[in-house]
Amino acid sequence: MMGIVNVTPDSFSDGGRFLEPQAAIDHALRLAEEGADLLDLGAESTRPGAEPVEADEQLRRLLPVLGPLCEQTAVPVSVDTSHPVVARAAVEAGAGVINDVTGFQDPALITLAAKTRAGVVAMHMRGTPRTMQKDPVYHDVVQEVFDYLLSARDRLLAGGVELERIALDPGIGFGKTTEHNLALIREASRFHALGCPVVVGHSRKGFLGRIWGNMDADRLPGTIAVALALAFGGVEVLRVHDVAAVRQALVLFEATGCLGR
Ligand code: HH2
Repeated sequence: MMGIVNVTPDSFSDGGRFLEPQAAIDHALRLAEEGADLLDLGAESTRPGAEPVEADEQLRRLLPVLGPLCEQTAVPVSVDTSHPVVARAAVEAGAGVINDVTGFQDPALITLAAKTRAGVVAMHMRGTPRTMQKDPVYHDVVQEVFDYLLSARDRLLAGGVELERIALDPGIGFGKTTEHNLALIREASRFHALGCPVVVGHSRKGFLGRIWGNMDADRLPGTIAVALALAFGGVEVLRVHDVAAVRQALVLFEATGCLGR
């Protein structure tokens, strides 16, 4: 499980809660105690409609958290950024993984990952956060996302990032309707043909509220239901806000013996 730590004023679910460095560090340490295998630190909201955040501002938010956090936990930290300058400083401060929602389109980010030997998560997104939810259309969403991730993987390999260091993510909610998200969740195991671990970040996202018919309802039950479906499909990494609750659900689901039947 990848635990989410958003050091932002405006993330869609927890914006403003962990903007103070000590609040972010405490939250990250709590997620580590709850069983997170990776702590994903982000300083730029990529919710639908969000504007980009300059590298300087991302670093101003991230650096006071990263160094102290890496000193206080053995759990590896990833940095959720598309900006090579931010990624470089984060890796120098102790991050071991670069999580890029733009799928490593920027060759400078690939060079950096190759040079630093950081792990990478390459995610699929259609468009940019500002525009991505304006009527996304696919002919075959699973195949198109597969082809995109295949080309991201091949660009990373060609740039010197070994296969063992690459994970791929279909990008739930990034330029997708509810139906697109459900198709990707249902068929997540198809991405295993790419030869890399699959990461999925569905936690608390809007489609859960839309399916339930109440955007204001607690999205944890829906997050758990989808986490179990993804585990059943063999997805290796779940990016979640609620580590303790999802972990309990996964442990109990596994105990039933239904997993992998
Ligand atoms: N989703 C978000 C951000 N980063 N990274 C990966 N690999 N996969 C995802 O699905 C993903 C991601 C958006 O969620 P969140 O960080 O909770 O919100 P915000 O972007 O508003 O900070």
